[in-house]
Amino acid sequence: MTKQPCPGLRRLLDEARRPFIVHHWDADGVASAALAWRNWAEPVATAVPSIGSYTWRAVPEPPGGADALAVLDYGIPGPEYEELERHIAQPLIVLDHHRVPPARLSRGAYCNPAAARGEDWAAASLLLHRVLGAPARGVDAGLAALGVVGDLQPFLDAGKPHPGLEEARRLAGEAGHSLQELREAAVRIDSCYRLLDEDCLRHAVRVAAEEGVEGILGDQRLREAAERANGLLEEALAALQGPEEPARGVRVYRLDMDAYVTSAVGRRLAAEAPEAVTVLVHRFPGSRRGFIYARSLARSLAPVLQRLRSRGLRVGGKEHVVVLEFQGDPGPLLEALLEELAECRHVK
Ligand SMILES: [Mn+2]
Repeated sequence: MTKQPCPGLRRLLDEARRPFIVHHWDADGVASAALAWRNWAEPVATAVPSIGSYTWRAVPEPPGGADALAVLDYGIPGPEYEELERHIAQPLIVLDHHRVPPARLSRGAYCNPAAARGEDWAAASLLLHRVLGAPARGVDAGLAALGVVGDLQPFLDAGKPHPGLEEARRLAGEAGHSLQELREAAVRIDSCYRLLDEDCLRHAVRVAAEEGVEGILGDQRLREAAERANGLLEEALAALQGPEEPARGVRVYRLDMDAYVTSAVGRRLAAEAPEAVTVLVHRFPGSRRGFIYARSLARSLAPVLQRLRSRGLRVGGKEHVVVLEFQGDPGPLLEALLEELAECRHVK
């Protein structure tokens, strides 16, 4: 068997029997929370960080009775977790596959082979499946594959090969699902966050933990959420402005809309131009805040992410995605992003 990616984790996992599980709001986060529930411990509650925000302050406080705080698939940089650890009484257990500066926790455990050793893990669900030694068949295999398909959906849709998708195909087969079925399940789960509906996400985790992908696909509430979210996405695509092309191979779109459709729209646009860098400037007119989302299927944006971070900017992302949060005028941040894209344009 392959080696355990985070050997230091075992003792803390064994000690916590009533964890509070906080997970990223996307399909990989939900699949990860469900795997933890099934193969580690029944949580005292599950929750997501404030949707769209990437900071330790967005992580909800553990409720009474929780004997650990577990944060899954939430790609904030290590130092943010060091800050979070100082603000809670329970041990903090972090499991992530985003390429960020690693954390050094004093009481808790930080499991992120991408941060620690530059390893590629296609999804947190895959990492968790391995770390927990979950069964390589049935519901657990299906959930491990679900997170991968959620995170790699743009590759799947563009017909671009990816080693993660091959692994997902194998696991999905063990669970009796096709990748297209998993894609549909991921889309339904992702509709919860697009509607900014946290109860919908709690519901999705419970259904996934109890009945896996099969349960997600058969669930009425998630089906309805997907229909409503689909309407929002169509609305967003119709309201979209652009593209402007401020540099060769960089396409900038703008959207003003009060719904969390940033990544859905960004992914759709990126799939249409797989060789380009797609940038979406999404403003929420009702708050004054918004996100600049950049995605490229052809290019690694990791160096861009690193350089923006070293400028002290609030930025998240992974290998092919960069997300900047703004308040008020997005102009200066967009400028900074375009500068770093130009600076790193020869990196494949
Ligand atoms: Mn993920």
